[in-house]
Amino acid sequence: MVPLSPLINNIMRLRGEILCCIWLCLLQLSLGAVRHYKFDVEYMYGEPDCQEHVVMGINGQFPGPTIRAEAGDTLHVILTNKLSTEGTVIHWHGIRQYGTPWADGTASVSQCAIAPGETFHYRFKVERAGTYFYHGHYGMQRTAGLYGSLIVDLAEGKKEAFHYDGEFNLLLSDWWHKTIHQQEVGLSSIPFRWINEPQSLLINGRGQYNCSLAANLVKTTLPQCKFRGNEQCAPHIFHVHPNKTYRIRIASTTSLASLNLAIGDHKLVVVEADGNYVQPFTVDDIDIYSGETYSVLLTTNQDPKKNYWISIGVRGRKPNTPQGLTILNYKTISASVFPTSPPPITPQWNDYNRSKAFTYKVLALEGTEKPPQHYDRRILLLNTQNLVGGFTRWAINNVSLALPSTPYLGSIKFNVNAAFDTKSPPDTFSEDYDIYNPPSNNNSNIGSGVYTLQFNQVVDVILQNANVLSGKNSEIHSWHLHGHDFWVLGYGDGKFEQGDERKFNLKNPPLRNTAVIFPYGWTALRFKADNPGVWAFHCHIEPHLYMGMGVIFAEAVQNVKRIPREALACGLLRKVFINKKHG
Ligand SMILES: [Cu+2]
Repeated sequence: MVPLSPLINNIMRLRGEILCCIWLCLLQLSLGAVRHYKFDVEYMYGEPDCQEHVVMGINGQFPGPTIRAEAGDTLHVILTNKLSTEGTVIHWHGIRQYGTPWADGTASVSQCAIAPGETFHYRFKVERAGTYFYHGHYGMQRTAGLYGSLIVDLAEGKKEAFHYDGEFNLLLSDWWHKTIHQQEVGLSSIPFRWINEPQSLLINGRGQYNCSLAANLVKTTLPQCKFRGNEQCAPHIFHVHPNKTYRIRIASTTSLASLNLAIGDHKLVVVEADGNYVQPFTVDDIDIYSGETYSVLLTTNQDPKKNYWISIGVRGRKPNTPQGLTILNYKTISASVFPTSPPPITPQWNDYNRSKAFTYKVLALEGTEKPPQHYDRRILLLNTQNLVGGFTRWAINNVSLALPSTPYLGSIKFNVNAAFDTKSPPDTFSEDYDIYNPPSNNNSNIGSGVYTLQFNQVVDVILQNANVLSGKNSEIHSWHLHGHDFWVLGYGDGKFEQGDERKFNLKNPPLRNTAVIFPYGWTALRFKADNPGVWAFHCHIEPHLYMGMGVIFAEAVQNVKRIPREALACGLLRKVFINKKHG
C-alpha cells in the first residue's frame, strides 16, 4: 500500500481536529451550562405581613432565592430537608422535565418526599426561555411559603419577540396567620373547617396586615403604615427610569386567591403567558389565577414627578382581604414620596364577564406550534364537591384523589400493582348530570387510579364545572398540568354538549400549563402525550388539591430510563429495592 504523503496526512489530521472541535462545540451548545444551587429548606420566623409567624424558607430566605438560567442549561439543585418532622419536595412549575420525570418534584407522583435531614439532587434541563416559579408540592407546604421565582433567559444570540430596557419580577401570593397544619387538620376534620380568606396578599413575600400604605387615600379604618425601610414587611419598591420599557414577570403562587393586578395610570401590554409568547394586547389590568405566569410590558410614559401604585386585589371569591400594594418609583424623584391618587380599584369580584373577556384575549403569537387538528382520546372531567363518610372532598368523575405512599412513577415502572388502584377512573360522567344543582348523590369514592395514555396520543380534556355541595354557587378553579403545555381550545358556559367542539379555536389557541375554569362553565384543552412519565393534573388551589381535586396521567412509563433510586425508595418500593440488593 502506498503511504499517504505527509501533506495529505497533515490535512487529514487537521480535518480531524476541526471536526472534533465542531463536535465539541455542538456538544457544548446542546448541553448548555450546568447551574448549581444549594437549597436548605427550613421553617423559620418571618414577618411577611408585619406579624411574626413561622414561614417556610430556603437558605434563610423567604421567598426562596430566584433561580436564573439560560435556555438549554441544566439546573442542579441540591435540596436538603432541614425540617425536623416532615418530608418535603420542590416542583419546578412550567418546566416540562423531558427525560427526567423523576425530577418533577411532586410527592407520591414523581418521587418520595425527602425525609428530614436527607438531601436530594434535582437535575433537569430548562429547555425553553420564559417566566416560571418553583414551589413545594407536598401537603400544603406551598401555602406555608415554600416558593420562589425561576426565570429562564433566551440562549445567547437569540432575540425576544419584543423589546425592553429592563425587567423585574412580581411573585404574588396570599398569606394566612393559621399554620398549614391547622389548615390541613381543619380541612380533614368532621365538622369541616374551611381555611377562609387570606389575611394578606403578598408581593415578593411582602404585605401589610395591620396598616395600609394608602390609608390617607382610601376608605379604611387601618392606620397609615410607617416604615423605617428595613422591616421585612416594608414594600418592595420598583425603581424605573422615565420613557423606558420594562418587562414585568408576574407569577401567581397563591394558595386560594384569584388576583387582579394593575399599575396606576399605566397600560400593560401582555406578551407572554406560562412561558409562551402571546399575541400582544393592551389592558389596564390583568387577571391572574394560581399557577399562571405572565410577562407584561410597561412603558414609563407618565408624569416622572409622581410615583404610582402597583396593586393586587382578590377576584372570583367574595374578598375579605385588603389589596396588596407596592410602589412604582420614577427614579427622577424620591421613592419615599407616596402616590397622591388612590390605588387602582380592583374590579368587582363576581364580574365574571370581565374576567372572561380578559382570558379570551390570550391567544398564541404567530409562529407558535399549532395543535393537531384531531384528538385520539377525549376525557371529560366533572368536578363536584362531595361528602365521603362525612368528610368534605372534591371529586373528579366521582373519584376524590388520595395520593398513595409509593410514588406512581416507581410503582408503574416496576409493576408494583398493589401500590395504587389499578382500576382507571372513568373517562366521562353521567350525561344527565345537572350542573346547576348541588350533587343529588353526594357520596363519592376516594381513589388513586390513573389515566393511562398511549405514547404520542392526542388527548382532549374537557373540564366541566358544576354547583358546590351546599347552596347555589360554582367556584373558579385553575387547573395545572405537569410535564406538558396544552392548547386551550375554548371555554363555554353551561354544560359541554356534542357540537361544542365546533367552537374550538384550532387557529391560534394559546399554549399554557394552567387554565381557568369559570363557574358553571367548561374549558377544553388539547395536549400530546409525548413525555414519558407520570404527571399530575390538578386544581392549583392548594386546599382543593388537598381535598382530592386532581387526576393522574401515566404515559409510556416503560420508556423512562435512569431514575435515581433515591427518588423512589419508599412505600412498597423500598422493599423491592432492598430485596433486589440482597437477592
Ligand atoms: Cu379548585
